[in-house]
Amino acid sequence: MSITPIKCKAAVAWKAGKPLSIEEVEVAPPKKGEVRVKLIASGVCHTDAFTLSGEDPEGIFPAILGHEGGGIVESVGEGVTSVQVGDHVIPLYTPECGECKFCKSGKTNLCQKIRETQGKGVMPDGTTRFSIDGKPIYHYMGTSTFSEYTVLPEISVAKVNPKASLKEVCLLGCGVTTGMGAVTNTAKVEKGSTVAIFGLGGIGLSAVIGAAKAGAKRIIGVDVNPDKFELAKKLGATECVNPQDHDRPIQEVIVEMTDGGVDYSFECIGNVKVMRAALECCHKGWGESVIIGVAGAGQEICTRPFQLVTGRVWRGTAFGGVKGRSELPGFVERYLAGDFSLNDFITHTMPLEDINEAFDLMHQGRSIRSVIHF
Ligand code: NAD
Ligand code: AHE
Ligand code: ZN
Ligand code: ZN
Repeated sequence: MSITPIKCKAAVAWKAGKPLSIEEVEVAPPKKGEVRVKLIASGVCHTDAFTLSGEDPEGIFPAILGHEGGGIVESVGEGVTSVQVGDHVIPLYTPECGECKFCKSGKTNLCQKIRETQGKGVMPDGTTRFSIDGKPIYHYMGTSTFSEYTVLPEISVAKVNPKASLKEVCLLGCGVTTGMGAVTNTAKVEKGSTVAIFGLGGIGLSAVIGAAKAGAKRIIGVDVNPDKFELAKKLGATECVNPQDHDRPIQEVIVEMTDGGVDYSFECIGNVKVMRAALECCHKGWGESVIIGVAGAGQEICTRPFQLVTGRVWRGTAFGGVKGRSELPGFVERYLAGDFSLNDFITHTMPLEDINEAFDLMHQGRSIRSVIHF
């Protein structure tokens, strides 16, 4: 039986800085090595807003944004063997081919097999599967989850336990995995550590959970929006600090609070000044700071090299260092076993038609995660 194109609704980003627009798009059948997925839900991450703002050097328009989805395989292209129609999957913006230099290195989750075409908004064969009246609409992060249907390379989906609600585990497609993974995979926080987490949105709160699970004895949440503190404390922050309550740099405040600095810090905002503060609040000799936040085109980080000479370490992480196909199913099992909750993150749900509200809520600091239900 031949697979035919599907017409469905999608939120199209026509131009940087403009609201998304709900359109009828045509979604072509999956080609060789590709799968077409019916989305059930998609979270809205700050990175979607970042790209929509025009700050992303890789931002391409018109495109279908979205990278925190959960869906069901609707059809598969030639040669696809690892998933079949009906499987529950989480799209991966960091694929896992298992055979490229990066996958084989054992040192990184940054599979590069399709990175070049993904960054150009096209599938590995250089074309798009989305169109309107025959005109191509670009993919985003290889996932484009703000659409009722999307097409992905087979290496860009993680098959997960169908017992898990896709309306919740979609958050493992980015935010929650990134924050928890940054703590356990990237920083490898040890029991008894002192940790500072800058930015208490979806990513920072997930880092709070990761730090609590790792047995950190102090978890200092930092945010300019004190409304974020209650949930941070519920999830494991031992104290919260608002930099605006202090008339000196926040790094000085934290160094003083912690007798010389924290063992680990995480920047979960995308602000290069805060990245500096996060590094400089680390303990001399061993403190490590992990950059998670994504900063706009042309922005650069700086500090005195002396900060590194004297033993502090600056590193970064994408998707929490997690290899999606091999590790994400395990996150879903842990969620099903009650190891951590996802529901706390879902402050709002809405149909695709209302997706611009999700961006408004995020910019107003009123949401942790909005989840689109298809
Ligand atoms: P969010 O908007 O939900 O949360 C950001 C938080 O930072 C908010 O609570 C806000 O009040 C706080 N904040 C803003 N300015 C601040 C300041 N100067 N000092 C202290 N707090 C401040 O965003 P999110 O979805 O949690 O994403 C956070 C960042 O992580 C974004 O830059 C996003 O692009 C990035 N991100 C990176 C990865 C990765 O793989 N590296 C994955 C997901 C998201
Ligand atoms: N395109 C941007 C960088 C964006 C970025 O850093 N993305 C993260 C994921 S953010 C998810 O919310 C990532 O995975 N980076 C690694 C990669 O290969 O893109 C730019 O600055 O060009
Ligand atoms: Zn994201
Ligand atoms: Zn690879």
